Amino acid sequence: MPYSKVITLEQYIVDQQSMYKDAQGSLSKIFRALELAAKMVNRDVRKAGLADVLGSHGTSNIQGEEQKKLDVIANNMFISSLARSGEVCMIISEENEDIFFVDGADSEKYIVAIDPLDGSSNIDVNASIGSIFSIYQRKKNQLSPCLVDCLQKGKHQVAAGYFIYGSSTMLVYTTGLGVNGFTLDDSIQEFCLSHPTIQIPADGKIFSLNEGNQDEFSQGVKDYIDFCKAKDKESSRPYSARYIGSLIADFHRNLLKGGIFIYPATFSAPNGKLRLLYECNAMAFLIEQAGGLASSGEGRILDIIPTELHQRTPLFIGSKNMVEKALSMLNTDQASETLA
Ligand code: P6P
Repeated sequence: MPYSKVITLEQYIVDQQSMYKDAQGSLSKIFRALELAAKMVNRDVRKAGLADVLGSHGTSNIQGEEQKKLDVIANNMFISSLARSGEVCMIISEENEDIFFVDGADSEKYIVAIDPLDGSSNIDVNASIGSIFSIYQRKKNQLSPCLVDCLQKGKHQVAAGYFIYGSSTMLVYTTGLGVNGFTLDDSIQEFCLSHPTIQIPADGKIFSLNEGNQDEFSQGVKDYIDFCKAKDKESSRPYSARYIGSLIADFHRNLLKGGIFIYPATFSAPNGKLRLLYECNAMAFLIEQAGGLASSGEGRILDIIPTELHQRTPLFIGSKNMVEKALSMLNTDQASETLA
């Protein structure tokens, strides 16, 4: 691409800003903060094998999950960068049990929910990982920043996206005007527009879920897996099974190629594993903006009313026709269970 055609993230945001009549540049300051933190995380991820950033931090997060050194480093980078933006009053993080209230920012109107480094079990084995963010505005009627501001439905997000540290480092985000992808050009350290107006194919040939949990799946999920594996030339089945164990990497591949990602409820985890506020809501906003669907199996992800910061939800997300097919088999399953 000739450099005269290069559109940097900064230029793109300024161009978009001109479309909002009351834009004061607040969102662009938050994006600059996210971009800075991601560049620093990217620097550490790229040298992980050489610097002392691999392995366990020796602590656990609120989820009871072992924290890797890079989990903690990434969390500190995103929180400090967002706090310095001057636009954010509260930060919710997978790595923090409670809300992070930004000192002296009670009058700021933005809230950011982050998973600073998703897929961290893949860090030490050089598989793609990423950072997820979700941005809300405070509710007008709250006197000072509080939990109620953070428990908003996903459909009220003003922006959401992820950074993926893979064969290249990318930012994929939406503000409700479609989904765009930017690739980091290391030579100029700028995220440059590389995937404009991303749309997920309505059909795909990839299904992504951890079949190791098969015995714990509902009958409907098992039936859908069998459907994906059945030989049917006309509908390009069997589909290919692709599962990296890193939500962002699995999501990103399916977003570009078409496919379905499923992390369902299991008997031991009836709400599934993935977190609503800083994983599923962001992915759901992106996928709907790209023409796909995101469901808990019982309803639209973006309509879920959160009750806790770290609550989980089952997730069926991806190509519209594939998600609809999976849900139709779940509903059959639920119908059969209610009949039983
Ligand atoms: P499992 C990573 O820990 C993560 O939160 C997601 O990135 C990923 O999709 C999922 O968990 C993998 O979970 O149970 O299949 O290892």
